[in-house]
Amino acid sequence: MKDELRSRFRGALLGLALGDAIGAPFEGAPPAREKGTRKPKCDMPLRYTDDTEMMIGLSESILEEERVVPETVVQWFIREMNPWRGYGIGTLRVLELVKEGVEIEKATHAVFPEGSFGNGAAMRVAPIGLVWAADLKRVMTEAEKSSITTHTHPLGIEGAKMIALSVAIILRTGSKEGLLDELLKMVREEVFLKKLLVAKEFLKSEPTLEEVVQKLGNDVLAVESVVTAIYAFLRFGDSFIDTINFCLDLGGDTDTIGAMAGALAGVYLGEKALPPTCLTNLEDYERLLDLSDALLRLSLS
Ligand code: AR6
Ligand code: MG
Repeated sequence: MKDELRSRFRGALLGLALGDAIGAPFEGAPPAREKGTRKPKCDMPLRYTDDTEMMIGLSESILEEERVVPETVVQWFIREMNPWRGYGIGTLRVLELVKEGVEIEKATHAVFPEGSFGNGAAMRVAPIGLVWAADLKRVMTEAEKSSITTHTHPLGIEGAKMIALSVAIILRTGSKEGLLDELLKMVREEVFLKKLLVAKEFLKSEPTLEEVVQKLGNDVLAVESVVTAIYAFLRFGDSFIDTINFCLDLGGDTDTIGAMAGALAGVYLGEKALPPTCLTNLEDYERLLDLSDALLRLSLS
């Protein structure tokens, strides 16, 4: 039992980092003409981007506080982040302002007055779904606290809740069945609900890449990427690499959609299903293993 849990925790963090690092070279590409066009390049060092860096920061802050303390999370981001990893401009600016002494709440509304609805809060949130999987309400409150460090728009927050809940539900059930119906019960924002219903229809048919991009999205906004990643997992999640290949073929924000779908496929399939050549070349592989194991110990304590 504990071995299986360890494998799923590791699968989630490593899957997120692999999806991010494998997706990064394809970021901004147009959708491929047909599925199966793009293949991961794993025979070279796989460097992760802001998605994984922020997930590491969130994880380490959770381990320090045994809960999400927004101030601790933000201070980690400010102290440890490498701006060259491809951060969203809004997120960079928020962190700069907080570093200059502006309150988090004020800083997050300074760039976009209603707060950011980018996918930056959703891309890093998987550890919360792992640690508090036994309590879905807690998953939502901790996900919200982690979001408001940079993303205060209701859609940015809801996207993060959806990915955290998905991780938790997959960890609890070990299954893909029922995930969409659970989300449909818990999600509040209309635009996400509509897209979840589209995803449900897509699972019964064979939509083209273009249709998926058009109806679910492939860009940096939470509403244009979170359901896309959930769909990628539900459709292709029996194989980690098929899931990532699909994210590459979609184009657009390939690293972040890859990170979210990779975390879901990773928690579903476990560590052993991740391609060994890719893992060998993944930046900070050992650190990610240690982090997953520490999160597991916290969740069992
Ligand atoms: N109004 C208008 N545009 C917005 C708003 C808003 N309220 N919120 C977001 N955008 P950001 P992230 C647009 O900067 O979510 C990186 O590559 C705006 O164009 O908060 O942390 C990551 O890896 C803004 O620049 O960043 C992710 O893939 C953009 O959404 C991705 O960027 C992203 O919001 C998102 O990172
Ligand atoms: Mg990125």
